[in-house]
Amino acid sequence: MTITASDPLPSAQRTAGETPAGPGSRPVSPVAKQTNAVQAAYAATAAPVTPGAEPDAEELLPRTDIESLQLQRLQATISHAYENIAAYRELYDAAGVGPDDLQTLEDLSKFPFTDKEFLRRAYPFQSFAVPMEQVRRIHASSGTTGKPTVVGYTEGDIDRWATLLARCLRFSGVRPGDIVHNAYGYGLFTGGLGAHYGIEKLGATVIPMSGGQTEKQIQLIQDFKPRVILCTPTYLLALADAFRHAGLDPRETSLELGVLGAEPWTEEMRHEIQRSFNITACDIYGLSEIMGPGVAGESAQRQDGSVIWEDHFRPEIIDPISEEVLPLGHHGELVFTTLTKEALPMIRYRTHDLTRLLPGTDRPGHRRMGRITGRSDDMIILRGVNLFPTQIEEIALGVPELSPHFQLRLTRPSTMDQLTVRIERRPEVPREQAEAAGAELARQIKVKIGSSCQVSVEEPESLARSSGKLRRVYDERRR
Ligand code: DLL
Repeated sequence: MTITASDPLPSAQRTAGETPAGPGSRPVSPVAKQTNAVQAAYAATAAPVTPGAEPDAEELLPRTDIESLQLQRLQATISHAYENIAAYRELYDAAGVGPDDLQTLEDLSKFPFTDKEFLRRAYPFQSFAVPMEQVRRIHASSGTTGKPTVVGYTEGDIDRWATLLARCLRFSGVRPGDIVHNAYGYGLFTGGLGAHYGIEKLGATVIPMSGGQTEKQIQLIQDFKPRVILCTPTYLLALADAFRHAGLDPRETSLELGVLGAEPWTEEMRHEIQRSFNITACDIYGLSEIMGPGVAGESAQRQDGSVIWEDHFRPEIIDPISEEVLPLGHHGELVFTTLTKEALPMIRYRTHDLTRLLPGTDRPGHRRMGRITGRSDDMIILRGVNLFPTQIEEIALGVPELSPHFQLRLTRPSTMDQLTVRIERRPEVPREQAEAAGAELARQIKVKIGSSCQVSVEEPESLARSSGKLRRVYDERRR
């Protein structure tokens, strides 16, 4: 399919016979007859997708076609949000912008940002752009404080999500007919169910294991012999330990591939995981507000960062302080605009994830993202030095006597903040040798990051494991 900028726009616009939904006056016609601007734009521009082993047409589009597609879908998304969500209308009216102000992709920068707070104010369902009877599923991410962030999906949203997830899995080397052990948590978290439907869509067999019950996971991996595992990187490391604990060698399992995400992880962690299980480990990225897992996925051949599926999402990188849009290759905060979401269109959503955009490689039309170095809200400020847990991970994994299991504890014993890295020794390394390695770790942190810290070498399997996203930082300074 080739799309050009001159293709008729599916007038963001609505289908014949439909009345515009003014503020507070959502259309109430029968569900089957309702269409919205995003649905119409998608129907007019989408290339057919044949599930299976081959890349789909939009995945292979060149950059110019992707950008034409983005413009059409973006115009439809902005109109859809403006017409159907009061919060967008208020935001845009206050900023003096409206759907007509988006004539080029660059015009997007005229529109204000949205964030988690924007969604919280619309709790639970006021952020939805379609009548509730068109919403087929709800997910929610538990906020650390207060109300969860609620997200919703129409039938079309769920279908596109499954298709994109299938695209990610295929790109990472999963094939129809594979057995896939899905250890992302099922429930309100988007990981389990999001991956589940993608695995089925690809034509693979899903084992809906969910997180936790580590002994059961081991038994099922031994008995069902999956070729692929899906879970967080830290949980896969916890599984490696549990295999060894049970007297089994994790390198001897049937697993050949891991598709891992939901938390920041480093290249050093990738090597550790690949060595531990003798598998290929690929990244998968996503966030509930934008869709869930599958916003970006990584090629197994290249392992050169996750490709953002730009036929469905328009990424930007901004300076988190000045909010200025930064050029390709510059580090900053990732911002996403959805292009095909019907129930919950998100425009210029600030993710707080820090990374950079890179040019496409295997999929030249779609840009890649660098590793997420951290979230701006996870940054530790220690006596004036900014640091992220991933920086400690990178250094700690370079000290062979110490395990990849660590926690960061922040205290304020007097007036000065204190960082303690609690890290387990590897079981085969004697205590004395591990203590020396701990001193070496403290030295390297001082040299490479510029912060003095204490390293407390802990006994194997003494630190908390998680069955999903691992909590690395324990900040006890405010107590
Ligand atoms: O974690 C969705 C997901 C599930 C992604 C399974 C991948 C696999 P949330 O719970 O809303 O959604 O958390 C989203 O997790 O903003 C990042 O900070 C972080 N994150 C997700 N994937 C990655 C990754 C899911 N591959 C938040 N690398 C995001 C680094 C990640 N951080």
